[in-house]
Order: sequence, then C-alpha cells, then structure tokens
Amino acid sequence: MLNNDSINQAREILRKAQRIAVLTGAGISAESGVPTFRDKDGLWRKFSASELANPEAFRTNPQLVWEWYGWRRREMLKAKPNAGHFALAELDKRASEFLLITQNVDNLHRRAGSQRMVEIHGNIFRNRCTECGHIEPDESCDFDEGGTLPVCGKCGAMARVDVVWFGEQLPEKELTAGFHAAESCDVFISAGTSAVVYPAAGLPEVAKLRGATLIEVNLEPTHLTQIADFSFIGKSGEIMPILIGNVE
Ligand code: BJW
Ligand code: ZN
Repeated sequence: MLNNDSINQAREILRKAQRIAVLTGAGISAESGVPTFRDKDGLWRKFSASELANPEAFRTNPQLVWEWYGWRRREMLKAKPNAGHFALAELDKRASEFLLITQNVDNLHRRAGSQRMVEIHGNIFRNRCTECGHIEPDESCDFDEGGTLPVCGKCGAMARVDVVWFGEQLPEKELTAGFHAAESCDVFISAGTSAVVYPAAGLPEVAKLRGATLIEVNLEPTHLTQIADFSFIGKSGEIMPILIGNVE
C-alpha cells in the first residue's frame, strides 16, 4: 500500500522541480513481459546474466551468447511499453530540464515516446563488428540449432550485439551526460533497478550527495532505500503514473 501523504509530497516536489533525472532498469519493463536479470525468473537455461553478458563468454561460445540474445530479442519485440514507460515519456514532455538514463537495451522507452534519453548499456537491436567496429541495426532472432550467426555488413567479420558487457567501458558521451544530469538535478528518480551494477548504480548516489531529492520506485527495497528521501515499494507501472501525475 502506498502512503498517501508521502506520495503527495513527492508529487509536489516533482511538479516544482526544474531539473529532473531518471535512472531505469529491467524492473520498469517487467510488466511488459520482459524478464529482469536478478529476480527469480531472471535465469535463462540455468545461466546467470554475469555468465552470459561478458566478453569471455562470447569468445568461448558465441553460439550460446547469440542464442540468448536471439531469445531476448524475440521477447522484446513481442513486448509493448507499459504505463511506467508512458508516464516517463509524459514527464519528458513536461519538465524543463530532463534526462532519462536507461540501463535497458529493449527500446521500450523510445517506443513509448521518450526523447531526452541515453541508453548507457547499448541497444539490443544493433550489431557491432568485432573487427572494424561498424554498427548496424538488426532485429534477427533465429540463432538456435546452428542458425547462421550475424556478420558485419561492411567487412564480413563476426558481429556481436551492441550492448555493454561486464568489464567493458560504457559509451562515453552517454555516461558523461548521465553523470552531468545526476550532478545538476533537483530530483532524481531510480526506478526498477537493483542498483548493483556500476557505474550506473553510482548515479543516484551522486545525485543524493549533490543535494537532489532521491525518489526510488522498486518492487523491493535495495541498498538505495536507506539513502532515498522517498521509497515507494510496488510495481512501477502502477506507481509511476501516480507519482508523475497522470493518475490521481
Ligand atoms: C521491479 C518490477 C516492477 C521487478 N516494478 N520494480 C565498482 C564496484 C564493484 C564492481 C564494479 C565497480 N565498477 C565496475 C564494476 C564491475 C561491474 C559491476 O558493476 N559489477 C557488479 C555486479 C559488482 N561493472 C562493469 O563491468 C561495467 N563496466 C565498467 O565498469 O567498465 C569500467 C571497468 C572496466 C574493467 C574493470 C573495472 C571497471 C559494465 C556493466 C555492464 C552491465 N551489463 C548488463 C548487460 C547489458 C546488456 C544486456 O542487456 O544484455 O546490463 S548486466 C545487467 O545488469 C544489464 C542491466 O542493465 C544491469 C542492471 O540490472 P537491472 O536493470 O538493475 O536489473 P535487475 O534484474 O538487477 O533488477 C531489477 C529490479 O527491478 C529488481 O530490484 C526488482 O525487484 C525490480 N522489479 N519487477 C518495479 N514491476
Ligand atoms: Zn566489420
């Protein structure tokens, strides 16, 4: 159950804020049917995200890693943005300074209409050449049982998915924009993320240290809960529209 006093207080602070930054994670897409990484349904064929989302896994078994991404592309193509995505697109339209920083690679924020956003972990619907770095869009999904793996449209070398794996650097421009927004915002919202993967998990901490009001929306408490000014425990598809104001 939401505490009405605190949600009304948070709504008011958000309504008056000039500069707003938002960090989202897999939980915001859970109600669209996209599996999260670390919840009970987050495993795929008994593998954890950290076993698959790393360069070493791709080097030793590109087939397995591409099969996982093929399965995830299929799930994400079937999915539709939910009320949480739409509420954030609405906030983008309304706020004077705004940045949505998403760790998600699923395109659902864009499909909901968000514009001022950065994808700090890449996008699953792009391939990047392992040799020449050429990037191209790709929605193909069928890599199971010896289906051919994607190659570069320019040089023919093996392609990988254009996302950020463990141990890899995040895209510099996007990350810099994210930290700048965290450092300069009045209100920072962290929604649907376990906030365990760095450097993304450092963004709410930076915002709080710089004096922003930190609002967390998540299905369960995280380590951010203890530093948050407001923590709303529940589904983001239900809480975000109330918080942002398109639902009373
Ligand atoms: C709901 C809900 C509903 C459910 N409503 N809520 C500092 C300290 C320690 C370690 C490090 C550090 N700095 C760097 C590291 C290493 C590493 C790291 O952080 N490791 C930690 C795990 C300890 N970081 C990196 O390697 C990063 N690179 C880097 O730092 O480069 C510099 C460097 C290089 C070499 C050495 C040192 C530094 C790269 C990280 C890349 C992460 N990549 C992935 C895969 C992306 C591509 C893909 O999608 O395939 O990103 S892993 C995965 O985790 C994915 C996610 O974006 C990310 C975060 O997960 P997220 O979104 O929070 O999902 P979940 O499942 O964890 O949580 C969902 C939450 O939603 C839960 O809390 C639910 O309760 C909730 N929920 N339904 C609201 N309806
Ligand atoms: Zn190439």
